[in-house]
Amino acid sequence: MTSVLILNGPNLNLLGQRQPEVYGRTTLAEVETMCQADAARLGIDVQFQQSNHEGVMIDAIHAARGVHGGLILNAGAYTHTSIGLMDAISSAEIPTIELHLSNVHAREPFRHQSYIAKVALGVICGFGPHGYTLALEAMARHLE
Ligand code: CA2
Repeated sequence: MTSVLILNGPNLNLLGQRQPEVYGRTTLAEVETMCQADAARLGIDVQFQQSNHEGVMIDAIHAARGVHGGLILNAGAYTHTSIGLMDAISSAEIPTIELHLSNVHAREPFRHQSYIAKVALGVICGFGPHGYTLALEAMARHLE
């Protein structure tokens, strides 16, 4: 069965607990429950992870090679800074969708830059937690 890694970056463990006006009231645990339901509907396996550490995220991407068919990555603030994550995706040669809860293009200029987008299949942003469902549907279709 096709397996997809959903990897979440720094501070996303706080989802639903702080700044609800920006990121909403849904917790990351609730997002995972939603993703597992989506995965069952789409007939794929999903592994859901979160880390606040860039190196841990790089290790997770390396480990995904040959195990997961695709990567859905909300790299949080590392999106805008991390050449290391970009290189990890390139070296793992894993189809990747960049995902954000917020519409990063409607926010501060520093959020308009993405190192992940340069090596991603595509980018989904601005749809809140529903973006995870959209990304899973797009990845399942891509891997068909
Ligand atoms: O919109 C997104 O999904 C972001 O990846 C979220 C990142 C931000 O740095 C990116 O530019 C866009 C920030 C995640 C912080 O998450 C929090 C959640 C609740 C409370 C505080 C932070």
